[in-house]
Amino acid sequence: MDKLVLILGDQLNFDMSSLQGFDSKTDKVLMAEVKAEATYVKHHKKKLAFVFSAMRHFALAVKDKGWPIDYYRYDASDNCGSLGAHVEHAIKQYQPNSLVVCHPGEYRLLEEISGWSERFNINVQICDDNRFIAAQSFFSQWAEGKKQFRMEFFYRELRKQTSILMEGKQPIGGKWNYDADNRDSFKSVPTIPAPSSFSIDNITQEVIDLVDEEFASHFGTLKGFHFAVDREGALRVLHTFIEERLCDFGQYQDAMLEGDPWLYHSHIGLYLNTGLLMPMEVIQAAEQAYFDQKAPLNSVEGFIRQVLGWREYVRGFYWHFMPNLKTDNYLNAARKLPNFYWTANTKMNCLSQCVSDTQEHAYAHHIQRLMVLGNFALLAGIQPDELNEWFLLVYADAYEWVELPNVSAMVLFADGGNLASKPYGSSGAYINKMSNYCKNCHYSVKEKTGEKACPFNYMYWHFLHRNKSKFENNPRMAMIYRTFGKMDDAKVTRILEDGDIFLQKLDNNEEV
Ligand code: DLZ
Ligand code: SF4
Repeated sequence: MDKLVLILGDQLNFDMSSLQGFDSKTDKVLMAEVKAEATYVKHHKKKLAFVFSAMRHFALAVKDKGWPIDYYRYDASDNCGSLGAHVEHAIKQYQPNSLVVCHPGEYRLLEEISGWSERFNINVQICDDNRFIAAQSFFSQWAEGKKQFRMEFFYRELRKQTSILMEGKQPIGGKWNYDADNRDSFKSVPTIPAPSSFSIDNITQEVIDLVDEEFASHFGTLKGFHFAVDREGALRVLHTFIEERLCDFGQYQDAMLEGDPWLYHSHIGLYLNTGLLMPMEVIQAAEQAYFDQKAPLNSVEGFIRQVLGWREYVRGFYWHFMPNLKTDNYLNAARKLPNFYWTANTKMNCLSQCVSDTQEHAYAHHIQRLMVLGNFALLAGIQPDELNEWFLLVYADAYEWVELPNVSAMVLFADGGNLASKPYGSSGAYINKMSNYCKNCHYSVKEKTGEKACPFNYMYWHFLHRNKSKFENNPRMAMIYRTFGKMDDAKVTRILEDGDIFLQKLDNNEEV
């Protein structure tokens, strides 16, 4: 055998770098559903069902091409339990000239793979990860000599390099950013096209039964599984989004609505992050919709910014700042994650709703994640490892390269500001402005202190007070500290007391 090509569960595309030049006469594909990957965190049941089903569908497509493949199901009697053990087994069996694998998305796996050459005495070729547009080195080159890293400028570089939404050297429409048009909330409950939904075929049903049996203690429900599980389905999700929802995506991209996490979002993160969709095809489809006058520029640019800007940026950021990013804790946050992140059992309606959506769908949209689930954890001082583990396991689209920069750096400011220029904390007013959660809440968003007051209100000031030495010299925080400074002493005392009582309740595991 010449090449043994290991395809990981999030590399499911024939365009993967590791499959280029594959010769079905001399090479073989290896794929395995393994306990080590399924349990390094206790992934949401729907995430597991999605990954395993998508792996099995991709393996079938490989077979249909007539390419040799060894595929190990999770419950096969000869399953070795880890990727390393399967690679070792296959090397002994076939004695290939080399092992080929595309660069993995997580540092822990790269460390492991980097040891395989010596461990198994074989030539290991790690190919560039072409599930991204920018080469990994592009971020480091761009970052060199910079004291501050901001997505906006990285994104502009990539716009210029790729000529996406450009007119010569200028951005189409004359502006790089249309976010000012993208901050509306719903004035009344809108009629939104339902998300794409797929019926469960035999393969997915088998996987659902497996997950139900083997991973019963994992978070979330399998009920209502409706994800696409192959490339054809993923392309359908993309095109339905472009046709039906992209036009309204921009305007409502930050809005939240009780009972509906899907809204006008694209729902393609899990497909992009497993290779079922490639970023450039997604970006070009959106750009074409603008050229065809199917969607306005604020929507198209806002969407492209997420894929070409944010997604590429956080991936570059991850590899540039690992492994330190994993242990960063700039604010010395030490609190355990409250139990309601697992149960949705809290009187704070916004949090209860966002956790319920997450339990049910392995999905919540970006503002639910950032401004409700993340914001609360920031204000309450949740220890970064605790929150990182939660975000990594609950969402079907989550892998460490995307989860860690978003949670540690963006949400928790644990990296001390390399990613964000200020912490994304806010009081209940923001949640009230952007959602209808507060209408059905036990707490009152209008009240600032007292038993009925929205905890986000006093916790916001409590957070600023606790972390004053870290932020008071930050120019973007100057105004808010001035406002705090002008507050009368009695009010400050009440706010801080309410915050202390609330945090004590969290620590005692009392219902809040
Ligand atoms: C996420 C995941 C899961 C749940 N299971 C597997 C698996 O059984 N086999 C596999 O090859 N990959 C799996 N994956 C994806 C890997 O965890 C992923 O490749 C790494 O986290 C790097 O991004
Ligand atoms: Fe959330 Fe506060 Fe609104 Fe309740 S009042 S839903 S806790 S923001």
